[in-house]
Amino acid sequence: MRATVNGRHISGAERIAPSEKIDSIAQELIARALRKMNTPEHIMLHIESLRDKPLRSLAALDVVTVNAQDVLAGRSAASRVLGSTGVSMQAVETAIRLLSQGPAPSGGNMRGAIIMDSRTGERLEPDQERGVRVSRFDWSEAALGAIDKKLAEIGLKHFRTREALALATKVVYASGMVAELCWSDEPDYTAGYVASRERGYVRFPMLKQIGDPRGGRVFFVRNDGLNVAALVHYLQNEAVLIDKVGKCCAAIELEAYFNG
Ligand code: WAQ
Ligand code: MG
Repeated sequence: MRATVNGRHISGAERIAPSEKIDSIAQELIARALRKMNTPEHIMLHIESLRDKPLRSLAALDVVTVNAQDVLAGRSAASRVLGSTGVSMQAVETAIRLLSQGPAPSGGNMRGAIIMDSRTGERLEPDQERGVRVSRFDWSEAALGAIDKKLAEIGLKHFRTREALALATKVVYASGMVAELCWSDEPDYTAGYVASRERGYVRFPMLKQIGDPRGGRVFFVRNDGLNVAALVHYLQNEAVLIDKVGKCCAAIELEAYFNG
């Protein structure tokens, strides 16, 4: 589903489900578009059969929340985690600057993500205004029940967390991917995360100030011999079903995370 006002993207979501669920999921997604503060002018619902297409199964990344009290501490801790996965400080700083300023060349948020050279900070996505939109991923029904329960046990009840966890799981298993940095564009949702295969899904409660409408995603890649077209194809078109959950750890303090 994707909804727009004045041609600007305001809401989007992706699902994979058995065909008998199409009716109810279509209703859910339309209701979701209509719940937005500004009423959409267009709601697009694209439904496609995956019958003959391969479906890759993945286990969700482990989840941990690292308590950093404010934006500065949060961004600095996120930088440290990114650094530990092999992203250069030059790339980290470029990414944080872009997300905090509005990463589209026109100044606003992008619909999709930036693809960034993890060494130089160079942008590699073919369309910088739009970015790359990850699609065709979802939880299996059983894994969805299990992850909702596990996340609720550590106090995480917002649908954004489980959706971002699914997206990040698909993203980090792309070939050539090093890590992802994300924070929301919802003005009142300040949490963000760094995801990587080694460290899992590391959340930070405050990667931006409350009220800030800017957000986005940066996918850091190893750019030697990278086939950008193949990467974009995986992210946009190849179907991934997350059918296993990982560990979900209670929030821990900054020092404990880095020293433990
Ligand atoms: N593919 C690529 N980029 C996307 C996609 C997608 N499917 N959906 C959103 N984006 C980009 C786009 O630039 C948005 O402006 C930006 O990400 C933020 O999207 O509690 O809610 O939907 O652990 O606002 C992270 C923390 C929440 C969750 C992320 O993102 C938690 C979130 P939003
Ligand atoms: Mg949003």
